[in-house]
Amino acid sequence: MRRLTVIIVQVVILITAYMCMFWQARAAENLLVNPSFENGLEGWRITSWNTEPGSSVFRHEKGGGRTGVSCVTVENFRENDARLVQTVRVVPGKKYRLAVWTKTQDVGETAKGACVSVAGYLETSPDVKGTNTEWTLCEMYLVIEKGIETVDVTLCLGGYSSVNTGKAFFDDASFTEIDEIPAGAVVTTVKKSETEEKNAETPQAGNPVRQATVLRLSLVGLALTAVAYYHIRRETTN
Ligand SMILES: [Ca+2]
Repeated sequence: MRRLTVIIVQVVILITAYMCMFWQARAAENLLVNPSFENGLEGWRITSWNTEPGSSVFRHEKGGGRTGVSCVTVENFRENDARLVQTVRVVPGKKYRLAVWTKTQDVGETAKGACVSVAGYLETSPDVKGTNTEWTLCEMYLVIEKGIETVDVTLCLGGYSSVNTGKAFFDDASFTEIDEIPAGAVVTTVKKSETEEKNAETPQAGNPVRQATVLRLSLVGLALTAVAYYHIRRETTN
């Protein structure tokens, strides 16, 4: 009986340790695809306010990356709001940090420079202008309200009603779930508009990430229970 108690305690400790490790890893996980641009522009879309040919050029640069080999550059030859965009799945009620490292070259000082933001929202991280040869961190925070399942995060040169010229380098973008937002940080609350709320007729589908997590934890719990049951049976039959 004493040995049985030891086995049960060991199983409980194993399950608890696994769950703690899983949730810690999940919290620190970068949710972006190809955040260091080592695979070209895979996972990213490009968009710009002025679509006239030659207004902006997006380049995958092999060499000169902050980490790895590559980075990406956005160059506005005419005043423009040019962006790299990636759609990311989010969980309502959670908080996130959006960040990227940037360098700039001849970016105009009077309009929005290089920064990060969420498509459709005016707030941006503090921006970088002029010529900066050192990699500089741009970051902001998001609060996700009910009914929001995805957000379009953007790496920008220029902003809404604030078009700019010059060149921005981007590398090491990140989008991570966090517990607390630091005091004084730029925060965007992502929510449905009143029109979207009224038009929402069907319930939102469950978040696939959360469903996969629950399934994975259930399978681990089931496996550990089976191991415990096997040991208990062996103990009681001996
Ligand atoms: Ca890189």
